[in-house]
Amino acid sequence: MIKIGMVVEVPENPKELLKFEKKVKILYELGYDGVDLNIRDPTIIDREKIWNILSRYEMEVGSILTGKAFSIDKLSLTDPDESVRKKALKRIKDHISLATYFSAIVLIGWIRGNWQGSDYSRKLFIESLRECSREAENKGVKLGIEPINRHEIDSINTICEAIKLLKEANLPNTGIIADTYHMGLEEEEPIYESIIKCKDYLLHIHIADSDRKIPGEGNLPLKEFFEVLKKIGYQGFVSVELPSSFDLLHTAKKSIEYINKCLNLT
Ligand code: LER
Ligand code: MN
Repeated sequence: MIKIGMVVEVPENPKELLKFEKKVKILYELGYDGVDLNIRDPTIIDREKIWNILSRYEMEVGSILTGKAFSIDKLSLTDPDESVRKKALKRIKDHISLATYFSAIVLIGWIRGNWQGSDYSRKLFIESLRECSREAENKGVKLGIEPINRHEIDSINTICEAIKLLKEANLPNTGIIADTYHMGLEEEEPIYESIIKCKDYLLHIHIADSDRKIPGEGNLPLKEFFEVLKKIGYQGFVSVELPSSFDLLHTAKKSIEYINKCLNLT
């Protein structure tokens, strides 16, 4: 069964937990199965309180987003400065510990850093990823490489690049998180064709329409995309990822209505 989720920010300030709970309640009432948690530093958040809130509404966790460690703290798994790289490795290991708690997949996206076409950076990434994968494997967690469009990061922009790297690195507990927004910008063929290419690696999906619009409000062929997901027997989460400035109730309602229509559930 395909599960429907939505990316939400996890507050670092305990005073904002009530707001977080309100969001989870809205998603639960709209019929969502779970959330993807966007977390800068997992050692700062109150994991028990977050867990209590999620279990109160029977919400699963699909993936844990780690990009804020790069965008805010400037940590990268390929930083030439070894001390920064070590901090990035420690941060991902902290995310892996948290993922054990929530049975979630850890997203490897912006944390890859910018490589400027350097083979050395790519080599550093494979080394770092191998270390993270070992830790993840020991803890029973999966890692998902998310191809991201070139305007956000210059490393692994396409599904093919992710597959190539995974084949080369041969890491059994690491796969791909596909994001339809990035795919729409980077893939040469329609997104419903590129998703077939990575079906053996596919762990998780982020969904947004073109320009990160609400699914159904842009020009990506999402209906065909869902048809293909059904055809290939995809069983994981499809989590809506939209700008956090958008109104949650409106966007969450519109998104799930559209997705249910695509899945022929309504
Ligand atoms: C960023 O554009 C994104 O798609 C996130 O899932 C990961 O950082
Ligand atoms: Mn994404």
